[in-house]
Formats: sequence, structure tokens, C-alpha cells
Amino acid sequence: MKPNPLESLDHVVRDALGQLAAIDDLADLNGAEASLIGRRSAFTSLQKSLGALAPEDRARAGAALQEARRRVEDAFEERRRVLDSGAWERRMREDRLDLGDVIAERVVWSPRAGHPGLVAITQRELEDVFVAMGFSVAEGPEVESDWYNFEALNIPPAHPARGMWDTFYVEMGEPETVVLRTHTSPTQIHLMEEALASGTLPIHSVMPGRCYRRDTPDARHLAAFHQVEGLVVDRGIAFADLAGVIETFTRAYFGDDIEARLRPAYFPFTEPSAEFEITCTICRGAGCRTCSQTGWIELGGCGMLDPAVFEAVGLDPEVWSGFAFGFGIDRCAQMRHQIADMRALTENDVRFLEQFS
Ligand code: FA5
Repeated sequence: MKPNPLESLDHVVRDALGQLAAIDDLADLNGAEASLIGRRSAFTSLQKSLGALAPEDRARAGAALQEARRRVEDAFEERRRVLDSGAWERRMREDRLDLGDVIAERVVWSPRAGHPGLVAITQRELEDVFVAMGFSVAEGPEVESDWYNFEALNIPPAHPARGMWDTFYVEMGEPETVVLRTHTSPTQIHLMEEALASGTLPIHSVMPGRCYRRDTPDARHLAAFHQVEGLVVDRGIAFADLAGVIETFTRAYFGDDIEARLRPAYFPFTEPSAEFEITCTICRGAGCRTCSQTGWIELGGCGMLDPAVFEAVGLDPEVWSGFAFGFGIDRCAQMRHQIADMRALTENDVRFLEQFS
């Protein structure tokens, strides 16, 4: 009788299962594949030895060998599955990237508190200066009738002075012409009317707000800009009072080293009138593009109230006197912070805006 080559089959299977159980790393398992179930395995050499069996025994022995090999292959795959999931977990653990900080800082948009823009900040600072000097703060409408914006200010229709203000018209003619106010001076009229009606004269007020002109934007002009109007209506007011207020304001807001001057000017609603200028802070008076090489920047106009304005609102110019001024808020911001081109105020560049938080 020929020896049965499959006598050792049980032993081969047990040995293979034992080796498998001892492997706890996927790389080792892959390395052992050939010797456990592949080309170099005992199963392969047993397969070859089947040829020595009698044909009637060969089929049965082949089936037994196949069955034994499948057990080991199944165990091998099961081990791979177990090690694979362990390796995966380990890899997950090792490669884990803590995104907490990254997400908080970069990915998730966290709202940041904004802050008022430079013009709003400047308006508040100017108000503070004037409030400290005893003025109250009032506001007027941005859309005005022709009467408030021009006529009550002694600028009748077709008056040449209308050319001083390039106007945006909202409505022309009947029932009345309506404009976007070209300056804050119409608020003077509202205030005088209200004070007269409510018996609250005298008036010491400033009136900040937005104005509009068909001006082409350039280094010191915008089409929508801001002014702060000042109005004093009282008894016995003189030009020296106006000059004193302007001087005090300049020192308080720009500091002692900035030179200011009043130059004779013309406004239909004040007489005498003056333009108020300071040394250009960009070039310190040497002359530059911002000040058109003059060394001076005009901040506003001012003057003693014209009797025609008192008469337009029904105040007796024999009893009441006063002065008014109107400064550009954007110009004040520009000079205070040495902004060479005023258009920077409207460009919404955060690098610019954040400088004034
Ligand atoms: C006036 O608007 C007069 N209402 C001022 C006034 C008030 C005179 C009370 C007398 C009594 P003027 O057009 O010069 O004046 O403008 C005054 C200031 O507003 C200017 O000096 C400037 O600082 C500012 N301003 C005028 N136009 C613009 C503009 N397009 N962009 C930015 N600022 C401007």
C-alpha cells in the first residue's frame, strides 16, 4: 500500500491556523501569504504529491486537500479583515488632524464687530468740539424744496450764485422744484422757523449731514459729501464772535500748529462772507496735488447772516443778528488724517478703513 500523502493534512491545517493567529500586523500577514496558502505552502506541495495516488483515491484526496486549503484561506481572509480594520483605526488615530483651531480661525466665518467709518467718526468728533463750546446738535432733511435750498437763502431763481452749487434736481417746477440739498445751509432756515414758532430763540446750533452736488469726484471733492452747518442767532452778535468760534474750533480739532485764515468771499446769505482755510496738512504748505499747489485747503464758508435771510423767515433784523458757517466734514477728516485723495473715503477698502477703528 502506498503511503497517504495527506496523512499530515490535519497537522498542516493546525500549524497554518496557529501561525495565522500569531500574526498581528497586516504587513506580516501579506508576507506570510505565499508560505501559508500560496506557491510555497504545504498545500501546493501536497497537491503535487496527489499524482502518486491511485486514480480512485486521487479525487477524494483532492477534495479533502481543497477543503483543508479553503479553511486556511478563509482563516487568512478573516485575519486580514481583522488586521485591516485595526490598521485602519490605528491610521485614523495617527493621521488625525485636529481641525478645531483651523476651523475656528479660517474655515468658519466668525463675525467680527465692525466700527463706524471715518466720516461718521469725524462727524462725532466735530459735534463733540462744538457741544463743548455750547452748541446744540440738530439735523435737517436731505431732500429739500428749492425754497429752502435757495430762495430763503437769498438765492432767487436765475440768480447767478446758483451756479456755485451744481444741483441734482429731483423734480422741476410744479408744484415746486425739489432738489437734493447742495449744502446744509437750508437747515438754518428750518431751525429759525422752528425757534420762531416755538419761542426758543436764541439759537446756538450745529447741523451735520449729507449733501449732494454734480461735482466730478477728485482729490478733494465727492458727489455725496458731508457738511456741518453752524448757526448762531442772538442779540448783538459781531464778526469777532464768528472769528473766535472758528479759531477755537481749529485749535481744538487740528491742534495749535495748524495755521488757519479767513479770506473775503461771497455767499448770498451772509454779509460779510469769508472762506475758512487751513494749511494743507499733506504738504505742510509747500504745495501738492491735493491743494492744487496752493499750500492751503478750504474747509468751509462763513459770514454774518444777511438781513434778507432774517426777513425770509420772519425775524426782525433790527433785533436779531447772527452768523453761520458750513464746513466739509470729509475735508476735515482728510486734513486731520492726511488723506491725499478724498475718494479713498468711498472705496470701501478694508485696509484703509481698519486704520480708523
Ligand atoms: C457752502 O456750501 C456754504 N453753504 C457754506 C456757508 C455756510 C457759507 C454758512 C456761509 C454761511 P461751499 O460750496 O464753499 O459753501 O462748501 C463748503 C465746504 O463744503 C467746502 O469748503 C468743502 O469743505 C465742502 N465741500 C463742498 N463741495 C464739496 C464736494 N463736492 N466734496 C467734498 N466736500 C465739499
